[in-house]
Amino acid sequence: MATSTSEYDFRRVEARWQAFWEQNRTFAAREDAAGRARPKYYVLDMFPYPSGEGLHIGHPVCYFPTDILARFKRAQGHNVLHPTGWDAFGLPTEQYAIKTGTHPAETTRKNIARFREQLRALGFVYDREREVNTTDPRYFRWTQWIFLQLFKHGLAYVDEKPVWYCPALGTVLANEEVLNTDEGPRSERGSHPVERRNLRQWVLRITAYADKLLAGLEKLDWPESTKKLQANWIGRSEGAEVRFALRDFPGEELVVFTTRPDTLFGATYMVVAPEHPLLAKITAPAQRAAVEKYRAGIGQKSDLERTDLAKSKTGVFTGAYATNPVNGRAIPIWAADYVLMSYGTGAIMAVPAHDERDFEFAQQFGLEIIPVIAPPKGKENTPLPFTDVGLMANSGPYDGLESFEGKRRITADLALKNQAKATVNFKLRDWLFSRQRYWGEPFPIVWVRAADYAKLEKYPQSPLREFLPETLITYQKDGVRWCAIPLPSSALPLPLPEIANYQPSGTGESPLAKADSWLQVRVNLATGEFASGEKLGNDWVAGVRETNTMPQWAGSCWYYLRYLDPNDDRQLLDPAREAYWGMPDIYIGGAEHAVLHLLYARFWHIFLHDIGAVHAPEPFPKLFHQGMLLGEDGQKMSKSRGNVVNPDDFIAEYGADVLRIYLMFLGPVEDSKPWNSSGVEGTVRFLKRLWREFVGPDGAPAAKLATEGEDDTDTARLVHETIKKVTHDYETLRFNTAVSQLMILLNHLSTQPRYTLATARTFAQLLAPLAPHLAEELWEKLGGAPSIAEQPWPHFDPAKLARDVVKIVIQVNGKLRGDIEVPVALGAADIIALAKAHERVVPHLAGKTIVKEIYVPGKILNLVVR
Ligand code: ANZ
Repeated sequence: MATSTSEYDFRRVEARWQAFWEQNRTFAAREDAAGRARPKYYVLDMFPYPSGEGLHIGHPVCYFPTDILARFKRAQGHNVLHPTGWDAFGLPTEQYAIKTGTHPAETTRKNIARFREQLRALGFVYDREREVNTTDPRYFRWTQWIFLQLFKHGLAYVDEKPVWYCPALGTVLANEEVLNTDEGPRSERGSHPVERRNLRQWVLRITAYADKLLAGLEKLDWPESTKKLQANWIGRSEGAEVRFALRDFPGEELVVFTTRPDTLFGATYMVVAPEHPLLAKITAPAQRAAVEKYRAGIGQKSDLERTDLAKSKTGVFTGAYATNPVNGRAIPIWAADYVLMSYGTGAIMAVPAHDERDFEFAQQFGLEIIPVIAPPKGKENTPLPFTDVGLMANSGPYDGLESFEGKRRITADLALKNQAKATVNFKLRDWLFSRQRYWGEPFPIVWVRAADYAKLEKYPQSPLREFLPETLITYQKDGVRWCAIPLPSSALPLPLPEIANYQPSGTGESPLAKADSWLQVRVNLATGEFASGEKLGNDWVAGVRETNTMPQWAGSCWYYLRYLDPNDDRQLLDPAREAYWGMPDIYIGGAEHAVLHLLYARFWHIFLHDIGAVHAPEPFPKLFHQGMLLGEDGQKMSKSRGNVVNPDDFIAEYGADVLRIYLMFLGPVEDSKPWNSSGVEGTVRFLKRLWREFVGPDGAPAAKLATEGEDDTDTARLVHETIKKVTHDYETLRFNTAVSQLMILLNHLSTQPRYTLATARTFAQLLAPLAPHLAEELWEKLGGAPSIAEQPWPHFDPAKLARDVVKIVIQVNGKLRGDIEVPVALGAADIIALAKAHERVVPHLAGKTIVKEIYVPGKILNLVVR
């Protein structure tokens, strides 16, 4: 809508209403009695990372649907909570600090200010007073508190393990942050090469929640595909651990995990992961060189690559043999990287006849293949490997048993001899929770020497015991054993120290390791106080702060709780607030978070529920994913392709309302769809026409709008149909069809010489969630007092929907021959007479006798002729 149109100046109008909403706090969620008397509606979108680049078009694509929903629900009488905030810890800000020396907090402040302005210009009405900022110590105090609860409950521990290290980023990455590319494993951010390194890390025991995370999925109103992704990621599998004696090492055993104990008689070789602790011991001298060489060569492959079905298998014979517990056969043991150390027991019995990877491996290395499961009737000729269940064969006393029964019996029989036990395994790994960065939440942990830790015993009342776990967390370095002491609540938040240089140390340690005066700390065992400086007295011991920081996922794990009261310094969440607002009624965001944010947040939440800190069992009962906006060329938008649409440029030229309607009209919210410039012009025309239809050149209501009387029946019917349809469309996030219905109504009204002012006002109300600025201005021009948002949502009158004509379909001998529109009141006899005279029916009756007339009132007439 260009400014050249004298009638509607979007620049002035949009700025005016943005200021109005802000000043009047029109859309703020209310905590007063009158507000609380209304039903609540909590609508959540995924809060942004305030990057230096500013908003991109993906933000409004995600946030318009929730904004529309929030405005709509409010108009329907709900007390709506629709907050936003800043997921503001993160790598780009830190990298900018490394490059320029600017403090990340400074950059964050600037970026947030810019984001706020941009969001405001798009017509978003987030409540400033509800904003959360994950980097604010008042916020991360509670992130640290949740960590301490996890720590206390034995769900946080340190482990020295091989982790993905990215030399370019100078940090460790979680499995989920590493992508498997053609050039090998790469960081998700920046696509830098990553390598395996052994480092001391904080790990969260998410696996302890595997069962709960899986069970909880069932009750969630989430896209099925996302639930499936989570379920597969958690990857529960039932099976057994079976113990194979080692032929040449009496007393030693190789334990395998199998989901198919029914195939034990078909095990023709074993495989251990190249990292398996027994490998070196069992390798025969003649094989030692080959095994060593193989082991050295696998270091850089990711788990995904190693288990990829499409990749050819590699492996090496160890020279050792195991004894099959069911029949005493000696089975050769191989080392191969398609078996992972991180799953099950790191060793398998291979059954090439019934497992694809084993089959391929056996073929490649000429190993024996013994079928032991017969396919069911009708599938007898299925080629090997036959991976389904069936009837057991070649299996001695078990022949003829169904796989399911066979698994149970073999496991039970071997269990009697202590050679097997039923087990459940999960694919889910514990969550690598530390990063070697500056710009993250510091861990509220101080390390003290074991001897000093032992002194704590003499202080049974010490505040340092508040979060002490049952099992002490320790690690060993340079001959010193260090013990983790959790900070007490009174020492929270633990802020970040000021440092001069944000560069990672390159040794895998965080820049915090260089902040000496912060790092070295004294702890008072009696009072739980912390101080720097020299030895202070008897109760004091020396400690070193933890130098890792938490990953960006931490802050976003619980932000939806903080919105209920971002200023609460007394507790994580006030139960009274939770009782009223509860969890989000809908959560809208991208599907790419399925096994990251959405899984992590569920883990924390279920844990918080277990310790009584929240009441709701799940954080996000209803989830919806918006689709992606592609470039005009149908490709993902990217700077290098030059197909990026900039929201700032767009609204400078057309205004926010055009962008809102245009984006929503592109298609269903959940679909990915390409940008289409010609659609923009169509939207501009629609809004211009609409303005001219209702507002006269003098700025008064158009002359054709009647202040008295009623609309004619056709107009009234379409108005009420539109109220019904648009209401339903908003409710079900069908914004594209809501727009088209409004277009249909406008087309009709523009052909009418006269209709009521009330109808024009109703139109403005129906439009308001989509194009709020224009709707407010229109409402005022039509004589309404601001704000349109205060008006109760229009209701449709079912009586007005009734059509006074109906369409009757005419069939001859069951074949469609024509239709007629008749007044509803017309009797059957008249209708039959009209039908017989219909020009397309007449030829089919000529020379025939009508033997039956079957009339379904208001719908269909079938004439049976001979
Ligand atoms: C014998 C067997 C016979 C197997 C058969 C399968 C089919 P899920 O369902 O994913 O849990 N396995 C066990 N540990 C492994 C590891 N560390 N690395 C690679 N593969 C491993 O898969 C369990 C199956 O995957 C196990 O059952 C084992 O192979 C293999 F006809 O044992 B099976």
